Amino acid sequence: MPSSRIEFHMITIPTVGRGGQMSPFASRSGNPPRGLPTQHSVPSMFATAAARRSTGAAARIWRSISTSTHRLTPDAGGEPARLRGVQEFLDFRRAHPEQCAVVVGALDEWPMLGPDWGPERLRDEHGDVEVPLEVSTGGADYRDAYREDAPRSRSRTFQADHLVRLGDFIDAFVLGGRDVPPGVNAYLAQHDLLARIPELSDACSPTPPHVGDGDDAQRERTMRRCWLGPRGTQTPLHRDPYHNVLAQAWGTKRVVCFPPSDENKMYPFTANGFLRNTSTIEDVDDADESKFPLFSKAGRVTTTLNPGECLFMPAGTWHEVRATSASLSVSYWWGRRGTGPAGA
Ligand SMILES: O=C(O)CCC(=O)C(=O)O
Repeated sequence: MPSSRIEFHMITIPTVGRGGQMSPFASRSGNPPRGLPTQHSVPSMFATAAARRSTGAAARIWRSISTSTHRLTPDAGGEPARLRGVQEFLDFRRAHPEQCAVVVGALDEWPMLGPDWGPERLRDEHGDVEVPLEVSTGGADYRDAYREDAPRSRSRTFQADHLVRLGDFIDAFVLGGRDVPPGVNAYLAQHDLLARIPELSDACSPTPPHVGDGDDAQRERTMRRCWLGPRGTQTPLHRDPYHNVLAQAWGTKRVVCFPPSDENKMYPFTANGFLRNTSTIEDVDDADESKFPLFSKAGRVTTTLNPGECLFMPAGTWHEVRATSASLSVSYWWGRRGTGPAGA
């Protein structure tokens, strides 16, 4: 076997949140933890250390995947407003309490966007940090781990908290420098990576001034979570209880949003408590009109978030996120519905 190839064999992953407890990586935000303990066998791409290598080829691959995107949407709806500056943002919030907006210019000082930073540096300098991945096959997402209404499928598996070296994950998935079996994806999702790697936190500073609605104390209390993965990672249609600035550092993501007041058109899971904030609609681009008749009447906006841009989403916004290239984003969550400027 060539040394650049990853050994691929099936292993049984130890349960996450051992002893039936919630995973330590379960969200404290009110999101469902992205994945329940499962005993399924999932593929391990990380079984050998032999392939841990730094290569110029990997850097070239990164440059090509981080700039290439693919078309995703047949029915994009409108586009969110584009805003610059905190005052413009606060005025917009007061006037349109339910609407999303793209904020530009807020990350201009981030070293992370400059030439000194990239996945290779993260791999080379912090590759030994152990991180919990979501590993999926067949397009599965965290709903597959929770829902009780669907038969388990061998081709569609989801495993949360698959612990690996950050460097191996970056090599295999983010840089794409190793062969990964078709249909397998991995996502470092909703993880407080900035708290674990202070140098990364410095590189993602300062916090965008819009976070916390311009209030310093709110900004101090903000929760930060990182999302690092290859093209094709996705977060299904769901809502969060907090206001959110999703800051895009590397790569691009398509985000489709619906306002909080369209809750009755989102068809969330009802039986399963963990999934009450998550829609049963599999694909926002291809929702079955006979099963979800109100969905097409919801006020959709779609944007592709580019490096250096932030997407503001008021608490309760329904959103689906797909990475259209390898990507690193940071979410900032604060407040609750009705706690923004003028009660927005
Ligand atoms: O980037 C993603 O995959 C999901 C982001 C998200 O859902 C959030 O920030 O609330």
